[in-house]
Amino acid sequence: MTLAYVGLGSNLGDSERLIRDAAELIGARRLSPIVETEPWGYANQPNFLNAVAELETALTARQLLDHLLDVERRLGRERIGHRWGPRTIDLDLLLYGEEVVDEPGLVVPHPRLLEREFALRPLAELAPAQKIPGFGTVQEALAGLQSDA
Ligand code: GSY
Repeated sequence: MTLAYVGLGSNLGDSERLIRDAAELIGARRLSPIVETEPWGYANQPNFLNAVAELETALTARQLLDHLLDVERRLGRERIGHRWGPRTIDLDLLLYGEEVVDEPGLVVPHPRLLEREFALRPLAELAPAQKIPGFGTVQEALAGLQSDA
């Protein structure tokens, strides 16, 4: 079994409901507090709700990614316009144990994790001492981001 962390984000529709339903469908054993965050990447859109789920899984990283994509579809994932624009639900595989995966369509740790306070902050609520392979701990990553600001 592997401990995995998944980022959940939504800024369209009933975002809190979508995040809670997604957490249940992916089999989360813990969900961080849901926080409101300013949009990253493309400013001209509503604020997001974000959270991070912890799950223990027997799936491989690839199987887990496929499962996350399936849950997004089941919840009626919609995206509007811009690549970084509004969306009903987004599930990002942030960490898969301490494994490093770099394959077409699947990069773990998530390639933008270290830049994204909206993912690191809720992740730090659940697992501050968790290692981010090739970097350090989650807490160190969050502290680094804040000192850059
Ligand atoms: O990949 C996540 C989708 N997303 C988000 C998000 O979840 N939260 C915030 N604050 N900004 C975002 N920009 C994108 S794209």
